[in-house]
Amino acid sequence: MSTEKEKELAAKAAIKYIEDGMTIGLGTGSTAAHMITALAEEVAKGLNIVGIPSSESTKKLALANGIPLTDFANISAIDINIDGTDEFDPYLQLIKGGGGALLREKILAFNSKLNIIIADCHKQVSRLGKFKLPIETIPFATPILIKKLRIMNLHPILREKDNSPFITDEGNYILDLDITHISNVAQLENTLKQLPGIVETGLFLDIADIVIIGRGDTTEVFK
Ligand code: ABF
Repeated sequence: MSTEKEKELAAKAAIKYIEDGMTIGLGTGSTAAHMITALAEEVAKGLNIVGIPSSESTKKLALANGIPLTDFANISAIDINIDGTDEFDPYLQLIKGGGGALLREKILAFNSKLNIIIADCHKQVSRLGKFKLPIETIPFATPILIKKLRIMNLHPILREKDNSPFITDEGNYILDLDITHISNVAQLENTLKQLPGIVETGLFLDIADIVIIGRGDTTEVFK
């Protein structure tokens, strides 16, 4: 079964958790896009929900699919947040941000009653770090952060797009870090968040409640 089919299977399994009247966090990436397509079909059949997008790209996709949207000015919490991931480990700890949307994704996740992660089976790892850890940084601080992160042996790479720095929805930069030698990601998260200029990291620790993956022609659920 193709990876895209596995993503679609996971996405369709996730929207079964959605009920009338809910506010839904809409994730970013290709797996989340399958979820938005499937959700749009249910909305067209009469499902009454509002979505809050985790990126400008997701906002455009949701609007194009006729999903009614809201924002944090109008709600106090998200009922279910459904998003993709770059990696998940046996403890449902995640690396996210490969799509550059980690900041708004983490804001949605933090403000959600239930976080469902959807993925193809290739995102499952025994230990985080095969995928470089994205962090979002303030442009002004990025040069000095690169120097400090190099000293910390994290090999920071400024993410680029079309030979210029990649710019996030909030106008910040992304640095991708090599954390293969890091054994305690919680300690790393605390260390990074103390560095002025680091806005957020792609470590989503103790956030995922459910992970649904597509594997072949079936799905697996981890809780
Ligand atoms: C998003 O999903 C990002 O955090 C992560 O990088 C991405 C995974 O993309 P895809 O679903 O296309 O593999 O939430």
